[in-house]
Amino acid sequence: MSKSFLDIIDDNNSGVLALIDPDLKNDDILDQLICSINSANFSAILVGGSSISDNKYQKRLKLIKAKINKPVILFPGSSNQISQSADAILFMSLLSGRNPKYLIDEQLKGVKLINKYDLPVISTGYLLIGTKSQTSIERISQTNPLDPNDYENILHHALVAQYFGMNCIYLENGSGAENAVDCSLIEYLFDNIKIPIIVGGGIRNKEDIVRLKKAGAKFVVISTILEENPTPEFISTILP
Ligand code: 1GP
Repeated sequence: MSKSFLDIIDDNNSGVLALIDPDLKNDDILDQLICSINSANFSAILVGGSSISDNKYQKRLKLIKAKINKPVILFPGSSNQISQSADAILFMSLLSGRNPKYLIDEQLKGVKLINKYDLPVISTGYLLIGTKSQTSIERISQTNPLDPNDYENILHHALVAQYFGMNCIYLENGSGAENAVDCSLIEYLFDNIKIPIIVGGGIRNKEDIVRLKKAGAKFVVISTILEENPTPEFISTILP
């Protein structure tokens, strides 16, 4: 059997994905961030955001794709973020929510271009996990997150992804969340599902990354801490 895209990017790398939000707010740090990311051992780069405040998304993505020396994977906030300037796309359905826009409608709008560009697809069950305060993804998607203490319900959502034949689940605490997803939840899911786990949101330091990977996450996603500290010195200290 040929290796999946996720297996390929996992080879000999940290298992950490750097997420770049190609939004106006990051224009001042974008060049530095790209250089710092290039000098570290990330497995791949995710690019995307839940809201882009101007019309320069494609321009920034092209720049990122041209300068980044790792695979670039789209992490689209909507079908408008589909582009040729990438090596693959996380084709996500927000399975934790009940909003048709993010369950199926945006996907339907996107398939024509994905097909035209022949973009490799990583089919992803996206599960938003509840945190103490409301996160922007919750507000924008207009969906309720899953109760973080109801492990069985989260498992059932993960199994829906698995039984649909999806390549992975993505557990999302929301960008800038005050804490990362609990390691005990990752351990529980790891023991009970057969597809890889990606985890992101609120991961603030190397210890978080190491604990989440040890608990069974195949990939850990970081974004806010990179935006806050885009220097190569900092970034080289955060990867395991
Ligand atoms: C991507 O939401 C994460 O899934 C990024 O979260 O910005 O908190 O690192 P942070």
